[in-house]
Amino acid sequence: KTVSIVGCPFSGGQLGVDKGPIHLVDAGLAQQLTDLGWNVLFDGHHQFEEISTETDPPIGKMKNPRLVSNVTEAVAKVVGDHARKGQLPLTLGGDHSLAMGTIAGTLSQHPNACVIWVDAHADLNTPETTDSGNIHGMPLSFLLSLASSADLKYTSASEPTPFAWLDNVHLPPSRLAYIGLRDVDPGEKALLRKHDIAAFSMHEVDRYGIGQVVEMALDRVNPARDRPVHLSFDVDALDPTVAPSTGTPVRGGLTFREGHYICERLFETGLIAAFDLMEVNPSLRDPASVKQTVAVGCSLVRAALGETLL
Ligand code: DIR
Ligand code: MN
Ligand code: MN
Ligand code: MN
Repeated sequence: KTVSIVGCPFSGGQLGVDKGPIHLVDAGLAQQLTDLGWNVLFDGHHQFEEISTETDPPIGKMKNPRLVSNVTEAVAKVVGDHARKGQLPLTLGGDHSLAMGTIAGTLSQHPNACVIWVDAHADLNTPETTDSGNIHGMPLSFLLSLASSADLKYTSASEPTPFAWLDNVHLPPSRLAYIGLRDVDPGEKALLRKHDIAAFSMHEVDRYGIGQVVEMALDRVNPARDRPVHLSFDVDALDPTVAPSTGTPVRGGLTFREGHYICERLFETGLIAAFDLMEVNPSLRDPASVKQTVAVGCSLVRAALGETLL
């Protein structure tokens, strides 16, 4: 069993979150996974082309569209290549726009995969519904084909429309389940309802407990437990007291154990095909908070890769 670490120090979809993967690797994550019995591949962090904001002005409300499109397209290729070789792609972000790339990469190799998205936010805004214009709030609208490059109403003779590469990638809404939601925009709530997406907010976690919620999520997107699972974990799903160093913390989140339980249980199913750990942002907080958040990030990854309590 081989895990390929894809370090993505990228913040085009949300400012300032680019040092996360560097801290996670510097904390010894690769060795920790080796100690769990994995063959670990890591050949340095992904190098991104630079596109300055002057040459990448907003399209509509979308900020840095060319940069995010190019970077996520490259990440899709890298993740897809690892998956093709039978390796488990472990992507460290960086902002959650990167999931456009990671999930596209997973689908290229596992067209029947489902996605468990653990987050305080739904990241389902379209270029029309977004308030912030930050693309980390939009990856799923493109992946579910609720938005496409045509919505950018952009024409250039010399370059393709950003995100045109994503237009033929499609995750059916019936194969997405959320856990941990508690800060969902009105436009996103309407889309969740319209497409009947499996969404387990903190209310459901309180009501049923995390054990039940994970099974209910799997029952919706993976009833026969035969589909590969792409687990995309935004560290802001955890309560800010547990993971303070993240760009958009929201109180009332998952406890340390609830977050780890999701990872442990999905590992137990043997179905994890790819894992993303996103939005660790060391630039925002005091050193103790950064250290705590990085340590929690590493332990979530270990839990998803087989670390057990006994
Ligand atoms: C908000 C916040 N829904 C947006 N999203 C965040 O900007 O679209 N996602 N923080 O992680
Ligand atoms: Mn997110
Ligand atoms: Mn989030
Ligand atoms: Mn985010």
